[in-house]
Amino acid sequence: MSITEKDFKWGVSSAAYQIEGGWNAEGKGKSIWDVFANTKGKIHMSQNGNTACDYFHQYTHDISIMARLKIPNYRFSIAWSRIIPNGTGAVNPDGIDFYNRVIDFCLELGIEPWVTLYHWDLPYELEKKGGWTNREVINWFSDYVEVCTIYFGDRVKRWMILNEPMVFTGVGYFLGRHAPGRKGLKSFLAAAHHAAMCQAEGGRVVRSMVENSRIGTTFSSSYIMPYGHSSKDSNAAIRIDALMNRLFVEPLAGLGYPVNDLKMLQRLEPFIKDGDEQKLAFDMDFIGVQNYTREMVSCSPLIPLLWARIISAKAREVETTVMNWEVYPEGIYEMLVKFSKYKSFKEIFVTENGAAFPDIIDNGKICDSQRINYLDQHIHQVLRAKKDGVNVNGYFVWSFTDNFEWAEGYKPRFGLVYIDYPTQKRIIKESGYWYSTFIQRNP
Ligand code: GCO
Repeated sequence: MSITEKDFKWGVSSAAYQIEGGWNAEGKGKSIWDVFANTKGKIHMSQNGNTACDYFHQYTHDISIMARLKIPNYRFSIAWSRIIPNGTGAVNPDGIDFYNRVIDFCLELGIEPWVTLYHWDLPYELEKKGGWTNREVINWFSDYVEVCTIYFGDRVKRWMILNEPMVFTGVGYFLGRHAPGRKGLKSFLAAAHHAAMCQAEGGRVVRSMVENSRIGTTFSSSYIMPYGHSSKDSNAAIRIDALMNRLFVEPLAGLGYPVNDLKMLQRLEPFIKDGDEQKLAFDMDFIGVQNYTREMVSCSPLIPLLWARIISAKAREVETTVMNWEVYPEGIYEMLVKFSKYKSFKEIFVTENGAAFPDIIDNGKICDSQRINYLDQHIHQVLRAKKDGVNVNGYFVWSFTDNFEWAEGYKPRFGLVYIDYPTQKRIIKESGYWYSTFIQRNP
């Protein structure tokens, strides 16, 4: 299906902690992920991101492969503690220099840099002061964003403020399965409100500092459906959708928190100060929708506050990826239609979509046909949404190379490019060549 409108942005995505390594190189401070991933029992097979894909030293090689594949847009994140090692205060010139070199090399090869300001790696010194549960994080984050705009804003025009606030607050501050490993409703609600404040405040800082900027922020967005046909299951799905898909986008859109559909959110009250309602809103130029799968939900009195539980893909015996996520391409269509209804945002980009499947090297090649099928089916659904009137203007594959998949370590491989971690050798998978050809046929 050819793209009727020109200027559709095809790209790939990555994140600092998942690829860079160089965890303490050239003045970089510790992040919460440096600490969490080196804490026994937290990560699959006690793996960590200390070296990861060694991108800190091999970025020119990887970006050169991107250029060879004619991928024109590259989304990557900046590690806050590489720029400001303690989170506030002194700027690390070597950290600034690293990202200047990355940005300049992208531009030299004709690749547009899309920068995510926060992809989960909070400076550890700030966590020691409460991290996202401390309202001071709004000031800490605003100062960090301003530093990034001062040094990079002359060349970086595409900015994303946060990556998936639902995930880093929910899994990191409620479930305890991601950094910093905190648990409980109070820490989650405090972190969630302060993150919601930061996504808007960060947008205001970039807009005030960078001329001709296009500012967005990203949201995890699983398509939520009721498992059964009962009204109880339908209402349970509404509650889970309010938590997983609406909690951050609606205050940003000036609609406030979705308290009517999830009463538990009334407990945000103690963290909300006078004037916050207005400060939560910001007219982003775009939003990044990040979809991988769908979830099916049934009512469950055993789960307090939510009265709902997810029926796993495995229990439903459907096709899944290595992450045990159902392969459900229609889900990305549904989420694009859903997010397109928030009229305060001018356009949408799919800033993450991809799949982890087992990759087998056969005679030096990786014929990852499952991943090609997954990408082809999902891109088809994205273009279907565009054809049906959704103002979606780009698609970024997660991820360019295999990388550190958080608590799952290096087991899940999402890349278009295979990484042999012991040797750090790169092998372009067939999906990488497929994507390159697809982009060139659909400019
Ligand atoms: C996320 C993060 C990525 C993940 C990817 C696969 O969406 O959770 O942005 O860092 O690695 O989505 O889970």
